[in-house]
Order: sequence, then structure tokens, then C-alpha cells
Amino acid sequence: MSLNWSCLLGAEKHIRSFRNKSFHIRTLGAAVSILLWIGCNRQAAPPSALAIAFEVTPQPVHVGPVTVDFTLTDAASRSVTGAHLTTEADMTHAGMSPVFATVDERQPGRYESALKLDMAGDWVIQLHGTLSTGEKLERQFELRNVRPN
Ligand SMILES: [Cu+2]
Repeated sequence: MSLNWSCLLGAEKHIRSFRNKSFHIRTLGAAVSILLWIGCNRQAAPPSALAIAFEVTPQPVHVGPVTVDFTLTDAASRSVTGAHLTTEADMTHAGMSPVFATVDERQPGRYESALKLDMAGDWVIQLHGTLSTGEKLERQFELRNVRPN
């Protein structure tokens, strides 16, 4: 989880300092610790602060195999590592089956997915998954004007 560890250590010190006192004071200490912990958690950046750079190669994009790269950074521009992600590619018109693919983290915070686009036109690439913090991630990216071979 993306906790502030110094906050947690502070909470732990509270628990320790109350250990030898009466039960009621210890309970109070634990309550204070939990409040501190919740307060610290609330400072963690919301999922919306996550930035995702989307890149498709080769360019221009043609029907056939393509590589889609997603670079994930947090609000402080740090790499977001350890996410478990998959991709889904859909055309914008009705009547076609989606194409699914796995996503591998090639470098810290840089994720790669190999997709096979089997028709020219406009596609939408969806990125699904879970961050290492347990937060759900759902984003979509437009991939317009995929050219015929
Ligand atoms: Cu189509």
C-alpha cells in the first residue's frame, strides 16, 4: 500500500508508549494510533493523480501486430511499479469481438502489451487492472485511423 511509513512508525510508537498503562489508556492509545493511520492514508495521492503515457509502435499504425506501451507515473512523477494489467482492444463500430492481451512490465513503470489489430479503422485500447496498492485501474485510449495493409 502507498502508506506514509513515517506515519505508521509514529502510530507504532504510540502503541508502545501505552503498553504498560491501564487497559483504558491502552485502548485510547490504540484509537489514537488508528486515527493517525487513517489521517496518514488520506494524504496518499488519489488514483486520478496517476498519469499514463500511451504509445503505439510502429507508426503509422497498420493492421497487424502492434506494441502498445504504457508509462505509469504518480503525482510526483515517480514510476508506478508492480501493477497487474491487461489490455482489451475494441473497434468503435459494433459487431466485432474484442481482442485481449497480456501486459508485461519491461522497465520499472513501463508496461508493454502486444496486440493484433485485424481491421483498419478506429480502435479503443482499454487498460484494466490493479495497482500494487490494490487500487483498481481502468483507462481507455483512442487509436484512430489504423491503416489497411
Ligand atoms: Cu472492425
